[in-house]
Amino acid sequence: MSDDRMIQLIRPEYTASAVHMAQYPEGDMPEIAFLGRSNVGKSSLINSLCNYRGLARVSGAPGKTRTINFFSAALQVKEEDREERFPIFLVDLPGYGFAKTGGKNRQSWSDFIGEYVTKSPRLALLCLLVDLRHPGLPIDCQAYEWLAAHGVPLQIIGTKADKLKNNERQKNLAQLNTLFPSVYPAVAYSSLKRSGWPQLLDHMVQCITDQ
Ligand SMILES: Nc1nc2c(ncn2[C@@H]2O[C@H](COP(=O)(O)OP(=O)(O)O)[C@@H](O)[C@H]2O)c(=O)[nH]1
Ligand SMILES: [Mg+2]
Repeated sequence: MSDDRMIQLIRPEYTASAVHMAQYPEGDMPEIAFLGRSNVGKSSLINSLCNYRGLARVSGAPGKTRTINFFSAALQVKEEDREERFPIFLVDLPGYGFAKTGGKNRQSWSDFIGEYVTKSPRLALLCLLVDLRHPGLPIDCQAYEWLAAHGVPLQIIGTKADKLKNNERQKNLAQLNTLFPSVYPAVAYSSLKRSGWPQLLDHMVQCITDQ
C-alpha cells in the first residue's frame, strides 16, 4: 500500500436479512463476507471497520445472529487528488460452534452458511475470523478445511488482538499463516483499539479491483 493512499468504508447501511437465496438482495455488487465462531467479534469488526457503532448488533451472549445480514457500503480510495468508490456488500454470517443442548441452536453450522458460500455469485472474499488468543481450535480448522476445499478466496483475521502482548500477537499471527494459508496474509485485528483495519481495507480493495 502506498503511503499516500487512504482507504475508508463509507455510507454503511443495513440492507436485508436472509435465510435462503431468494432473500439475498439484488444487484451486482461484490460481497465481502465475515464468518467465525459465535462471539469471535464479527459484528464488532463490521461496526469498527465502518466506524458505526450500532450497524451490526454486538452481543455479549453468543448465538444471537441467526440470519445472513447484508450491509451496503462503499470502499473509498483517495490518492493525491483522485478519489474512487467501489460499492460493496458486507455480509455478516451466523456464527458457528454454538450448541445449546436441547435447544434449537444445536446445529453448529447453519445449512444456509453452506448455501451462501457455495452459491452466492458475488462473493469476492470471505473473512474467516478466529480468536487470536486461540489459533487452531478444531472447529476453526474444520471451517477452514471446508472453505478451502470449496475454493473460497479467504482472508484470515485474528480478533481481539488487544488481549495479547505484542510478542504473543506476532507468534500467534505467524501460527495462523501456517495453519490457514490464504490469498492474503492474516491480519491481527482489534475492534476495541481499532487496529488492523488499514491492512484489512487494503486487502479488500485489492480483491475487488483484481476481479
Ligand atoms: N477486547 C475485545 N473484545 C471484543 C473485540 N471484538 C469483540 N469483542 C467482544 O466480544 C463479544 C462478542 O462480540 P460480537 O461482535 O458480538 O461477536 P459475534 O458474535 O462474532 O458477532 C462482545 O462482548 C464484544 O464486546 C475486540 O477487538 N477486543
Ligand atoms: Mg454478531
